[in-house]
Amino acid sequence: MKLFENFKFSNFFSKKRIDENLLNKFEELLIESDVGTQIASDLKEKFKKEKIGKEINDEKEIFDFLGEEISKILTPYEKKLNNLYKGSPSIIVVAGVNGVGKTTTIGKLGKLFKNEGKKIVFGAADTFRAAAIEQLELWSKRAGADFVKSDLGTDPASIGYKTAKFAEENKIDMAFIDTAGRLQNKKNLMQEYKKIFTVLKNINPEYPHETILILDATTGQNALNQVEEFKKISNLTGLIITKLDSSAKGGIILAICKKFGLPIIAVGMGEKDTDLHSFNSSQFSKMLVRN
Ligand SMILES: Nc1nc2c(ncn2[C@@H]2O[C@H](COP(=O)(O)OP(=O)(O)O)[C@@H](O)[C@H]2O)c(=O)[nH]1
Ligand SMILES: [Mg+2]
Repeated sequence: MKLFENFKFSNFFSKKRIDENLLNKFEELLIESDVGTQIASDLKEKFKKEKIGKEINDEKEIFDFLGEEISKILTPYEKKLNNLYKGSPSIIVVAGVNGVGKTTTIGKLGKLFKNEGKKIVFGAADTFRAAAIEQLELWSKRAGADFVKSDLGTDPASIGYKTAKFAEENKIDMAFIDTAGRLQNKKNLMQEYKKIFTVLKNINPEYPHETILILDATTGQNALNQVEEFKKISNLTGLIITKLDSSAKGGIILAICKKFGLPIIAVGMGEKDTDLHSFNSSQFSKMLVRN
């Protein structure tokens, strides 16, 4: 993941001074990297104000400047992973469209909290594909988590119910409920999700404590539409952005924070259970602009 792929600002320096030409290139690259036009223009203006006409020694200065500014934008949206635990049981619904990494992220989260000594259960409320249930079951074994499932095609809300009840009755600390994100069938999806929330709230109005939306960084601007859709269904409490280890430019995170003001809980950097990291804006910004 890199904001600018193989780009050399030095090709644009005229006598090592920042000029309009370089500023425009800077803005163009930012837009290409999915940060959105508003942030691209803001960053360009900041850069202009502080650096125009000044000599710069090397392009590291540009990247350092950019890293610091991005970090400032993202800092208010940091949410620590530990905040997911709200006392026992903490009921957490994981939402998102197909293929973004919901099941994988639940596996990673389960492992992480298990390592901290928490008792975990996974609920397989993606009941539409046998493979989806098996995939979560495999992750539950790896993580040492309990597992709640039903037959294929069972009402997802009933799994939500069973999982929350299981958590209450077995002194579970954290329950993660996996869901099916078939956005192709929007109306059904909305009804399914709504029913899961209704059923959980009937058990306890505080359930679910968290509803995490998973976004795949490689989908770029489309991630914005996904947040829009899911916000209509539920009260999202945070985001996890996956696949930042890939060719994704990662700038989409800035666009999402700016537009929706939702906190980012963690980032997925690979397929293994150790590849989930707390979102640290300063570290993340450095990684994003590293050259
Ligand atoms: N490279 C990479 N792949 C990921 C990451 N998270 C998930 N995946 C992969 O994305 C694919 C879909 O993940 P899955 O958890 O099944 O998505 P779901 O449909 O939302 O449950 C799988 O092949 C995962 O291994 C990540 O952070 N990085
Ligand atoms: Mg899944």
